[in-house]
Amino acid sequence: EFLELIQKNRKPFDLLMSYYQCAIMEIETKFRVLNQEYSLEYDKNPIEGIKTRIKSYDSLVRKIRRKNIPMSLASIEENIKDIAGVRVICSFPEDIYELADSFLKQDDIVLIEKKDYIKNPKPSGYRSLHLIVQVPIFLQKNKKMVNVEVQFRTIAMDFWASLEHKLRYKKDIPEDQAQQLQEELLACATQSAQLDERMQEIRNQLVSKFGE
Ligand code: 0O2
Repeated sequence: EFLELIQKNRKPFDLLMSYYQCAIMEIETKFRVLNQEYSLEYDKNPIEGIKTRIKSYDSLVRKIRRKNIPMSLASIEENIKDIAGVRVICSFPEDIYELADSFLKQDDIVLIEKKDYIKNPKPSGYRSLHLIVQVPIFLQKNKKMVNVEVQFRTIAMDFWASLEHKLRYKKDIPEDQAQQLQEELLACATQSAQLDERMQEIRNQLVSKFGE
């Protein structure tokens, strides 16, 4: 059904995807600019890396089904807000909130939704700060507001999420062992969050003794 939709609307679909790509470029640039400013003003680089992605067809189709979204380009655009994704990997947990604040203060960014899985981790142990924002992209004749999901993680949060994601796609695991695996992964998430806290604490002490 999805393939049919794309085949019938090849051009508008490609155009929509190119808008998401443009929105990703806008957001990525904003973070590069912020990082540059931090590095010149405070001699620190809160951003360790930026990853971007357009949601894969498979993942898009799964979400359309899961949320029972009508099969039209308009409803996909309206209901699926994470087609464009930017992941910002930060050094320390506090950098996440500082960066998110500076980003949200920019007057062309509209906050649509905020999910703080750092303060409220998922049952799996997943931690990250998710923002859905709208960013304008300027076209020949008009301005278009485009949804982008920004995920902020520390290196430790990203390390856990990447490996857990890989392990989750491993073949059929029997129910009882799946349970055990989940518990083990949850324990790893807790441990890695403790490590984040300790590193943050070390930095705070250094800053209080020797300044930024
Ligand atoms: P991809 O890259 O899209 O294929 P909602 O839209 O709010 O109704 P949704 O989309 O489930 O619901 O939102 P959620 O859970 O806030 O965010 C989903 C994304 O967060 C995932 O994208 C992952 O990137 C990440 N994520 C959430 N929970 C976990 C977890 O337990 N482990 C890992 N590794 N990542 C997680 P997709 O859609 O899976 O990926």
